[in-house]
Amino acid sequence: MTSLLETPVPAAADDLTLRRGAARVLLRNWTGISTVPSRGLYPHQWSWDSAFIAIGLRHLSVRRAQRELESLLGAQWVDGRVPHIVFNPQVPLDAYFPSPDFWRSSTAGAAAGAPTHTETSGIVQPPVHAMAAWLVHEADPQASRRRGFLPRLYGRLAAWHDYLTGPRDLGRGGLAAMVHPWEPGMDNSPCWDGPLARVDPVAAGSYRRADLDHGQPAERPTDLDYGRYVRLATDYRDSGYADAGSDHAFAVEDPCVNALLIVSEHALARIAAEIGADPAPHEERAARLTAALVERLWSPADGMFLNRDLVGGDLIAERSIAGLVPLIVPALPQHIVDALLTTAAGPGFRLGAVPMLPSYDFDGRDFDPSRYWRGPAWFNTNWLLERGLRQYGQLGAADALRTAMLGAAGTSGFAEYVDPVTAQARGTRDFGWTAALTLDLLAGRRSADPGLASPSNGART
Ligand code: 9WN
Repeated sequence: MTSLLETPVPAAADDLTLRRGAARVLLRNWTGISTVPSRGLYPHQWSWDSAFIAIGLRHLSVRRAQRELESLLGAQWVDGRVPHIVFNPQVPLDAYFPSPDFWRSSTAGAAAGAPTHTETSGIVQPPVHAMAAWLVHEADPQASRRRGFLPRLYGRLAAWHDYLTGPRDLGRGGLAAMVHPWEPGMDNSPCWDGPLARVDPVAAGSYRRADLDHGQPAERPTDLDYGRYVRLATDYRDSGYADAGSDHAFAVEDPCVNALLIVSEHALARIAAEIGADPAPHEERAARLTAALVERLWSPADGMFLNRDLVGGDLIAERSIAGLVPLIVPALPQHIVDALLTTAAGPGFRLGAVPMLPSYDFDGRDFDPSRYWRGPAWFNTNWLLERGLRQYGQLGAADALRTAMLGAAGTSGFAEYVDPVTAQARGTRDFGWTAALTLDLLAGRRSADPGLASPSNGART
């Protein structure tokens, strides 16, 4: 798995230059209470971005990393949901679409307990936050205890997981469901093409996309997809952001989202133990979620996890990086770990043969190396894979991936995503989590990492 790359990775900057460059991006993107993913394209606070950013920021300033998570969780709704965007009121409305006047959280979300002091979106993103909180705590446990960081966050993180495992268990099979393609964070994945085909797009002229002011049309979703995103968001808003009892035109169980929920649930167990609460319910829930993940989303024929379409009822026959991310889940059955490693190194994802793993199967019908989540490689998913490889003892492959990611981060100008084969920059530059995760990789985890699982890490036989 550590074979020579098919394409040479551009020469990497030295570690010090890389660290300085990454720190510069994070300082520039800092607003005073949180970090924007990008000054131009994404000028507000995003949920899973903030969690990944906090993981890197802890190496620069533990205080800021704490603040990043606290400001996001400060916008949590009473029903437990953590919104995918927290809007900065100083940013003009036309800088990003959909803007606060579209979501109208404080009025349309009133029944679900949206905050009145700030405007947010009404959908969610993957639950990376408890994992991030634990990693931020670990960076400086004394400072964390002095500030009461974990005791202040614990209730909010637990309520967030209760929301995902309660009202969002739409399939009643023990997993969290996502009701909009923006929720799993891989918005334009070919996995959603089938489910989205059932959705009537809103009229093209009824809104104005702001993303094309900053991004290349060939690297962004099409207008047809945008029309469908807007239809789904409008309908959800008009239902008062209701989950149960609502007719969701789009509802999927995503393996990456649920794997992150499991790892975060293990982190909650650690947080509970640290603050003197009972970790057992969290470990029990993590075990139940792991069993449900395997039961509902594992595809033996594909050697990876797939998404489940809750409207149609079937697994979605598209292979995306989301189906390999569960390698971060501890104590998976050994045959599943073996199959995931084989699939990762196979023709679809080419671990070890290309610098970074693509977001979607190289052999997939809709593979495109440049377009948003339809092929390019992202740093957050590769960072998760690197962690998973390390957890299951694949140290050579993890080290090689880490080196290639660091090379690509530096030469691409901390790009939002890169071509998975050439590592050339795509999307926006000076991107928050690319810089943050670069710092985390530089801080180094070169030996077996105990991860966030119980001490008995590794596969079950
Ligand atoms: C919609 C901020 C976000 C990421 C998502 C990524 C992209 C937004 C957009 O940017 O989505 O949420 O406008 O395309 O797909 O993963 O969190 O970086």
